[in-house]
Amino acid sequence: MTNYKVADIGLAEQGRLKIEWAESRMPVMMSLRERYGRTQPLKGMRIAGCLHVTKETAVLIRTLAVAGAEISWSGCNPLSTQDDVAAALAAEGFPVYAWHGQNVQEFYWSIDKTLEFKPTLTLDDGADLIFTIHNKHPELAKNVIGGTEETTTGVHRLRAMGKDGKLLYPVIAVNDAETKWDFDNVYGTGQSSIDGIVRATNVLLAGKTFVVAGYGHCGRGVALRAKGMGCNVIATEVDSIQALKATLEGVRVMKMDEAAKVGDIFITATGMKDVIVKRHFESMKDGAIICNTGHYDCEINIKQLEEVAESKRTIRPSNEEYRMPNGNRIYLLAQGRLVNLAAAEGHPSEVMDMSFANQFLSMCYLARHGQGLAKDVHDIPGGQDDEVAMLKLSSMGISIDELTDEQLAYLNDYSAGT
Ligand code: 9W1
Repeated sequence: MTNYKVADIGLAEQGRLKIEWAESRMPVMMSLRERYGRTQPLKGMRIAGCLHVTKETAVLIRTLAVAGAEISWSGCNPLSTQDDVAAALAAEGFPVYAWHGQNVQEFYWSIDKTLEFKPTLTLDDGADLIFTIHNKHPELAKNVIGGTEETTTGVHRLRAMGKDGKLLYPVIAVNDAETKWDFDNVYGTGQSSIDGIVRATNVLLAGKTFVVAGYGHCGRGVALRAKGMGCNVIATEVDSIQALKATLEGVRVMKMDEAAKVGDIFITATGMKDVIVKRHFESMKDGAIICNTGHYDCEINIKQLEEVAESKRTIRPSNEEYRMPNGNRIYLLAQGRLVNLAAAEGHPSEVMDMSFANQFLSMCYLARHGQGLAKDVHDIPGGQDDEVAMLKLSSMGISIDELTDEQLAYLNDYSAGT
């Protein structure tokens, strides 16, 4: 009898190599493993996790286990599971229920399997595990000391639940750690989106006019990187303050109606629908490349593109050519889905290092202090952000100054006036 279900256990060796590679890029996780391997803060804990089964997540799983926890895991998205990584984890003895391309029943079956050992802690990305416990197995909640949530959407829904008094145990909003969301959005999305564009097209970025729709954290991250690759970057915005920020950061701002005529490459990062529509497609230059890195695939109106185009063909993976009535060609990447996930590999390990250090430390905090926490959504423990940032800096050999006692006193002195 096996305590796992993966696509192909034969992929384990390949998966092990991927995990080792990630470990070599995740120094914060490795230092936590060394420190907490000795003190065993998670001894006696049973952690059910529901989070993308990737090489980085495998590093988190191994670290939780080294700190003393028993683990049971499923993926939080039917398409994000790396089958070789799942196989490697299963071969190491971890109960993993995840394979690429699960259907809805298989997805929830996998979550149910991870709950069989009656977890004492839950670790979520999108809150499906917490929701399954609350809606389907509420009797399990009495064993659960607490949980964590990785994403903005999950945290949002859990806060609503907490506000209505519906949460059966405390949850820490890992997403809201500064060393998580800011680094994910700016540097993770920034690099991986450029990576997706390059993999799908292999175009030269230098000298291109690069249009970023939305100058939020993600848009800004992509703009920063595009600039670094030698693009002329244009941003479009609906928010005056974001537009001003872009302008003062050396990014030209204009309406999409204008940008559409001059852009070589377009990427949407707004979270809003219908950012690029028919009239924009019609005014684009021949050869324009368009893609999206926002969460939903409604930012580019693909239905209108399909309607207006005379023909369509696949040029190479994640790259479709649409022929416009005027003869111009438009290249849509990854069918308008997140180009950084569909055409690349998501956030690099170095970024996940910090997100998952926050997950790990939050798990340790819950194991120790969870019993005393209110059944609501909590911020990460005080000092944790700083600890993660300091560990990351130290892994890079970077030291920073410390305020002296005199300087601290100066900071708090209101008697001195000017
Ligand atoms: N998370 N390890 C696709 C990733 C899907 C995905 C998704 C990440 C990581 C945004 C988490 C095809 C990894 C994940 C590789 C991959 C995410 C959705 C990670 C970036 C977020 C909806 N959200 N993330 N690495 N798929 O990079 O765990 O390659």
